[in-house]
Amino acid sequence: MSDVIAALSTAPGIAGIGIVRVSGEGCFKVCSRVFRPGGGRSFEDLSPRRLYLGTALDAAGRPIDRCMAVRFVSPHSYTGEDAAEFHCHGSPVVLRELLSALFAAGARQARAGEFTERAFFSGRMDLTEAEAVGDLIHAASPAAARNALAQLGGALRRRLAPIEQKLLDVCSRFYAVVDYPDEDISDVQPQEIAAALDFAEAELTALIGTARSGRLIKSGLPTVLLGRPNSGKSALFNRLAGFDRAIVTDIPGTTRDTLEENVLAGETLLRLVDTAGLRVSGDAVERLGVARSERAAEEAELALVLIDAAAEPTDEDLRALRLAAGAPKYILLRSRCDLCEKPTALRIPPECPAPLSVIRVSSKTGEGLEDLKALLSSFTEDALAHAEGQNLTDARQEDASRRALAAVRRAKDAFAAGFTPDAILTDAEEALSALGELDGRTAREEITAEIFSKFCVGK
Ligand SMILES: Nc1nc2c(ncn2[C@@H]2O[C@H](COP(=O)(O)OP(=O)(O)OP(=O)(O)O)[C@@H](O)[C@H]2O)c(=O)[nH]1
Ligand SMILES: [Mg+2]
Repeated sequence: MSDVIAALSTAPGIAGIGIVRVSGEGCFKVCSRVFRPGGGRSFEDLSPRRLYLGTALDAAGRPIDRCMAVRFVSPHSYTGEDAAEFHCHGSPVVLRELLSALFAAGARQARAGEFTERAFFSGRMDLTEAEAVGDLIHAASPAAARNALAQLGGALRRRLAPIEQKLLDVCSRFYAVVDYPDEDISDVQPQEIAAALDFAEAELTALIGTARSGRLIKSGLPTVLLGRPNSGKSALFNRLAGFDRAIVTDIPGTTRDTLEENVLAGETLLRLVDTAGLRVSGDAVERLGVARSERAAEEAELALVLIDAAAEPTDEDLRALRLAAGAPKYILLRSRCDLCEKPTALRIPPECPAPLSVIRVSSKTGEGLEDLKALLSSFTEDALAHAEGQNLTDARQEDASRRALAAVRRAKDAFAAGFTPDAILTDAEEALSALGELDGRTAREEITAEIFSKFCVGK
């Protein structure tokens, strides 16, 4: 049995409307004390899932708002329980009074994420879907929102289900053998077991392969601007950010500390870092800045290296190029291209992999910036194209998938080596239990509590 919880579900502060949500067994009785529908009806008689105009009452029974109420009868509600919502004028005072009245009538304040937690425990959604609710609310880009919405609709759950089914098949065949040890292991149809384990291994490997793009979509791509002093990093940083974030001057060594901004380039969210220009400097502060540039380069997944199109490349340019080429991906930008007809010749050192692309850019005229944005945008478009929502989006999911894969591989090895059925069964069960943590079937309470505690109150 669940007690009645209530919370403000819209953001606190003055607004057009504010919504208070209530859920739990007996919540209609609680609501009937704080809401008087028009036409002399009682709250408990209102048709479910229809909005009714009426009067909200404070704890002393005095009218505090003309508002609308809707009730949802279990199991047809977000939480799966009896639930209701009040759509009030968005006055913090009115909303606080309404909540106080609900508390006086027997509800208690909901904890962060408690509505979604109840939806999870009542089986309305699995853990991947519940996490997607949080991801949707916190989405930092339209692509992240779309991905979370697909996950909320069960995209990841549907991808996990066949893997779990195959592992369950394997387990059930072995249960029979373990229970009746006189039977021959060949009765368990070795080809089918081998095929099921191969399938689980391949699917889990592919799933783990989505973690990087899942992270890119949800959290953004860690991207660093690299180049010698005066190559135009800060000017480009400002151009991409859309405002004058960094100081730009013609004095080499202007930027000292690293600066970070979230920047949307088409569909792709960049966690863009501007850095101190790379050069050997006698200035102690500048040397510290350069060390930070190098650290930022190591942490980045994408490096944008700027080499002045109008100047002959120097050793400092080559140093920046080498550093950028060490990142998982890099793009070569011939910067300040408005200053020359044709960029100076530049040879990529043989030890460096080729850049993803070479683009002439000017932060002054805007040349090349659309091409750059289109290329950056394509990272997310590609990641979404074949797997909207079917990706792992956080470290917890990735860790559980890796444990499941390791257990499947152990089961495969044990099977190939002709180990006893119980040894293989243990590994297959372990894989299932790791997947259970992922979708919540077997997640421990600390894990789910940790997930829901990160939600807002009222969600
Ligand atoms: N004409 C032209 N000038 C540019 C362009 N981009 C930057 N500049 C100029 O080049 C100079 C250096 O630009 P910054 O963006 O400060 O260079 P930086 O790479 O950040 O330099 P440090 O912070 O010293 O490492 C400034 O005078 C800018 O106005 C460009 O595309 N075209
Ligand atoms: Mg700078």
